[in-house]
Amino acid sequence: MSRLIVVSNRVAPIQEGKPSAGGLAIGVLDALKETGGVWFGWSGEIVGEAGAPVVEKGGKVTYATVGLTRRDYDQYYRGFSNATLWPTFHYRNDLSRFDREEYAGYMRVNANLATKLKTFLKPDDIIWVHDYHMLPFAQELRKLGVANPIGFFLHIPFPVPEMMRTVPPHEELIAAMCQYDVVGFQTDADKQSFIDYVERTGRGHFNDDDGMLQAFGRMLKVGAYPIGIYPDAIAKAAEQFANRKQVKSLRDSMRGRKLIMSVDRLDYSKGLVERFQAFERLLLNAPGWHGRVSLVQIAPPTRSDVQTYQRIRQNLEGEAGRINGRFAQLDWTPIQYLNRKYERNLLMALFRLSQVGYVTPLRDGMNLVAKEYVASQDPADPGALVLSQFAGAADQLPGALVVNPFDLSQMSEALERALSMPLAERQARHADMMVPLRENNLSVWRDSFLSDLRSVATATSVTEKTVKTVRQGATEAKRPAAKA
Ligand code: ADQ
Repeated sequence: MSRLIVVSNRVAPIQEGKPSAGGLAIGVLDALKETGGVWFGWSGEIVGEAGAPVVEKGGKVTYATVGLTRRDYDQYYRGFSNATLWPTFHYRNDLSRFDREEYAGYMRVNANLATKLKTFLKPDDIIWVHDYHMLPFAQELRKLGVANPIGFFLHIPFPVPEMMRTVPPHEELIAAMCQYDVVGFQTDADKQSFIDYVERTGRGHFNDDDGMLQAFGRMLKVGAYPIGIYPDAIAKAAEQFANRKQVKSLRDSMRGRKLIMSVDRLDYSKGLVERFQAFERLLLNAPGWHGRVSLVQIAPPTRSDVQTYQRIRQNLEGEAGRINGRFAQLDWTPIQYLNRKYERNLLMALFRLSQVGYVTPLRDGMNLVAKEYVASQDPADPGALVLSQFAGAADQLPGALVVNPFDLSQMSEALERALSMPLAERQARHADMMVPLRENNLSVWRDSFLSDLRSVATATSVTEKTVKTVRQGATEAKRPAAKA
């Protein structure tokens, strides 16, 4: 079988017993560990001068990493990726800025990384590129003559065309994305937004029957591949870690109180302020819960050198302090806000200990925490999940109490309902959610994406000529472009 080359902004080997990295790293590493292959990307180091990739072997996985110069980091990572694309793709274009030089840096780093990867490539390698940092990566590889199958998976949401058009080089970016052979999204809605952009601007046509998009002179597969977890492994870990010191001490400190758990990277897309305020509303409207419930929010800072992330941190600390000041009693702190990472298995045990999982992002590609929360529960006495309708996971977790995170009253009512939910209802909802979690686990995500990449690549190379001819016809019959 052909070798798998995974490319992502950050290569982050996860060591047993260490705090875990983000969702992308977990998904990618679990996938690579099974098939074996190469993981290529940024080492996380800032270097004086970018050199050749450093290659290390860890079991079946080879890690090939490169450093970024300060300028590359500022323009490509801190700039265009995280101050333009991330906010806009999460529908926060009010927080987004555009700087031409940062965009040029983004394109330059993609080109440099492509040149470095090329030295590793063998003709029958399959290349799987991840996330918004690398939208133009295939285009750069194609410029270097790389004809291997290249797939792309977007871990975050893809915005509706009107929002996409607020990113000034939107058309260049979409044209670059069409250089992949497969473009995958977390949900049908994200997939549809991408297709809508291409069709409404008259740049191509999507065929629903075979999932193929003909655009910018290319034929590519466009699909939804919701990322999953390994629910049974998580359930086992949660059980095994139940007697860890930290879990026991949290259990003791609860002294019979109910526990609402939230775990996120500290990010404005996760809706943390709204979440705290909805909890405050519960305490305000239902004083019977005073002293009987606590919210534990674990949120380690990320991207702390991006300005908006500094502001959200201050804002959140202010809100937690204000709410605690308003309601706390000598022996009860309503919100415990912990600013650090924890070992993944320990988190799963904390989820199992709690009565409510409170996962309310304003926008999220999938949200693995929601899935992990459900998988960690004891089926005999499971907690209930309060979940935002704007997380991709909402499509897949039918037993959750789905809320609009902009509606604080609805969220506080859902919290109350979750806290008071009878055992039989909790069991039934948990069982309902475990079915899709098992059916669409992480291997299904990986295998369905890679199988589409393999088959589309074969088909495309055979029909390349035909596509070009068809494309000429399509251009002639092109629909008028939508008004921007
Ligand atoms: P993230 O935005 O990082 O991922 P998420 O899917 O929730 O969001 O993944 C976070 C992962 O990190 C989870 O596995 C969680 O257990 C872990 N984690 C979070 N906080 C932690 C902490 N304090 N300590 C240790 N571990 C912690 C992006 C997209 C998501 C998409 C994933 C995967 O934004 O929408 O689901 O990629 O595709």
